[in-house]
Amino acid sequence: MLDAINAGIDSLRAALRESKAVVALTGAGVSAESGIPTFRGAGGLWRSFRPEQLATPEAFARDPRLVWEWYDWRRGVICRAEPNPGHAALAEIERRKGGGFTVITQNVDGLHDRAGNRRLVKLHGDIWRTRCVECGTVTLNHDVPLTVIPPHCPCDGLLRPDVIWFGEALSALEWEGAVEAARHADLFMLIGTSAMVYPAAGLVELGHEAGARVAIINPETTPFSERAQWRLEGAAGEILPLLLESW
Ligand code: BV8
Ligand code: ZN
Repeated sequence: MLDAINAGIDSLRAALRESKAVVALTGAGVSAESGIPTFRGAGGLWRSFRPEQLATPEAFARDPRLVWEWYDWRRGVICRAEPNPGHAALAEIERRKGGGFTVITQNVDGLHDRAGNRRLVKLHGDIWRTRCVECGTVTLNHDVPLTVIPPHCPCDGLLRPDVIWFGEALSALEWEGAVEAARHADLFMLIGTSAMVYPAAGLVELGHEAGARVAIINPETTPFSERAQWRLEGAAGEILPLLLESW
């Protein structure tokens, strides 16, 4: 088994080095080793709520305080977390491949930014930004805990987390950037995501149809595992640094 994983890592390392346009689509699994619960894993619950029950415009309209208490709790967990070796490896791959490497993330925790990735598409927004529901002003806010729940804008409008909730369209700018990167990829890495949330997961199909080879790094299988040339069944924080060795 170990030989098979090592052989996979050696061949993926070679592909990573020679590919001209690499895309890495990341999900909550990349932040798991930083101590941040994934959405669908064991720790994904908060006060017995599922994320899908709280990360919606309807939940926010019904009870903005409850939704903000959930985000305030998550912001507390995230601010005490550090980027893990998986994040660091993705930042080093960008340093080595420059314009030939783009991270598209579903995560809102900001750990790819803190690790140093700059060619970064944040599909689902950023937990450290707020947006006013009245005037639309977007502001960076790193208060942990939040001083007032729910927070308000100087215009007196209610502030919301500047993230994309279920049932909401992705920002056109981010989505177009992601589609462009996926369509031109010759290697598409799917890292730490159950690939169940659309339209993000659809990027894998776009890349594969455009001819990209697919690599999956995940302890579990995903709906795209059959289409992957590499299926490295392990933790991102362990496998990604191995791709950098003897580069
Ligand atoms: C849209 C931001 C249309 C918020 C998130 C019915 C009703 C309504 C909508 C739908 C519906 N059916 C389908 C939909 C569409 C819906 C959707 O896809 N639903 C899913 C549940 C089926 N999508 C949407 O609603 C999207 N919008 O469709 O709009 C539209 C169009 C035009 C006009 C108006 C509307 C918006 C989706 C975005 C939702 N927001 N997050 C926040 O974070 O607070 S999604 C949320 O899920 C997170 O972003 C998360 O990243 C993402 C995906 O989950 P994963 O990252 O994959 O995490 P998960 O826990 O699932 O998996 C972790 C994986 O890691 C596992 O595989 C595990 O094995 C692995 N792992 C664990 N440890 C490790 C590891 N891997 C590596 N190393 C480890 N150590
Ligand atoms: Zn305002």
